[in-house]
Amino acid sequence: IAVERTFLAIKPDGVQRSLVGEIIRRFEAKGFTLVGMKFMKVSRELAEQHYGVHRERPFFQGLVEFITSGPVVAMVWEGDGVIASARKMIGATNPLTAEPGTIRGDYGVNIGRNIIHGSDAPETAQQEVSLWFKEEELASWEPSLTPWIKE
Ligand code: DAT
Ligand code: MG
Repeated sequence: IAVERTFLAIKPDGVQRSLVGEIIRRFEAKGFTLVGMKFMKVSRELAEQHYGVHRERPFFQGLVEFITSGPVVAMVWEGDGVIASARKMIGATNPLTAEPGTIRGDYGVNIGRNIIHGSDAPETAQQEVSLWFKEEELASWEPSLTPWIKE
């Protein structure tokens, strides 16, 4: 059975603010499985492809500038229901209205500096995982804790 996967990226503000460990800790502690991760500068081409759906929006240029402005942590996480669950853990797009307890709600105040990206649906998750990672960069593994995380 194919396990669900999602693409998450800690944005340049999350890296600059030393939130990398805290963010990874949350997904690890929840019980999801890390299957791919790289620390990287994002090219303009990759940024424009990743945010292609927003191409016509007024904030698009600023968004591309921001995401290419410093290194990010690109990750693939695996687990039952991980796509929707990670979105809940991330919180609403605007950190000012994101619920406390979510990553954006706990650490952000501005929509243009919202710390982390997460795929929003199965189709976009698949597209984003393959846009950011080659298959050989992903490592499937069976954590020994699995029987303690799900029955
Ligand atoms: P999300 O990241 O929650 O999926 P989105 O896909 O609607 O949000 O937008 C992508 C990113 O674009 C978002 O994380 C931050 C930026 N953005 C969205 N709406 C914005 C706005 N009104 N002003 C500035 N930046 C915005
Ligand atoms: Mg989105």
